[in-house]
Amino acid sequence: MKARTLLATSIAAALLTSTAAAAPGHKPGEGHSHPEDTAYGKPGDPKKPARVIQIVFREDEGKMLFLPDKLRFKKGEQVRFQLRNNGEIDHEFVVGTVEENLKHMKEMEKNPDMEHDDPNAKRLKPKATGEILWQFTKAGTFDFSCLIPGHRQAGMFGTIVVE
Ligand SMILES: [Cu+2]
Repeated sequence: MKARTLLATSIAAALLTSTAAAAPGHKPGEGHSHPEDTAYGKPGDPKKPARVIQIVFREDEGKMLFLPDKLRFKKGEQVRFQLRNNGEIDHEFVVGTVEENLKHMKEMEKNPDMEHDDPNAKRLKPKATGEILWQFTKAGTFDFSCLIPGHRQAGMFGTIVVE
C-alpha cells in the first residue's frame, strides 16, 4: 500500500510539473492571470450600478447545464452574476471568449484540480452561491462555461451576446 501511495504522489508531481511547463500562465499556486481589460470586458466596479442576472447550475439526466444559457447585454453594461449550484457536484462558471475557454478547458483536462478564483471565474460546491461582477466593454459573442473536465461537453456552457 505504501509503495502505491508513493507512486501516486510522484505521478501527481510529474503531472503538475508538466502542466506548469506547458502553460506558463498556470503555475501551481499562482492561479490564473488576472485580467484587467480583456477581449470580453473587465472586472466590474462595485461602486457602480449593475444589472443582476441569476444563473443556476444543475445536472439533468446525464446533462449538465446553466439556466439561463443565453444572455444579451449592451456594450458597457455592468453585470452582477448571482450564481447558485443546484447540482450534486462541483461546478464552475468561467466567462471568456470561446477560444480562451476551449483552450482553458484543455488545460483543465491535464490539471483537473485547478481552482479558479479570478474576477471572471467562480467554482461552487453543491448548494453554494457566489457572485461575479463583470463589465462588458466590447461588442461581440462570448462564452461562459464550466471547465471541469467533461462538463462543457455534457452541455454546461452558454452564450453572451454584447451589442
Ligand atoms: Cu460543471
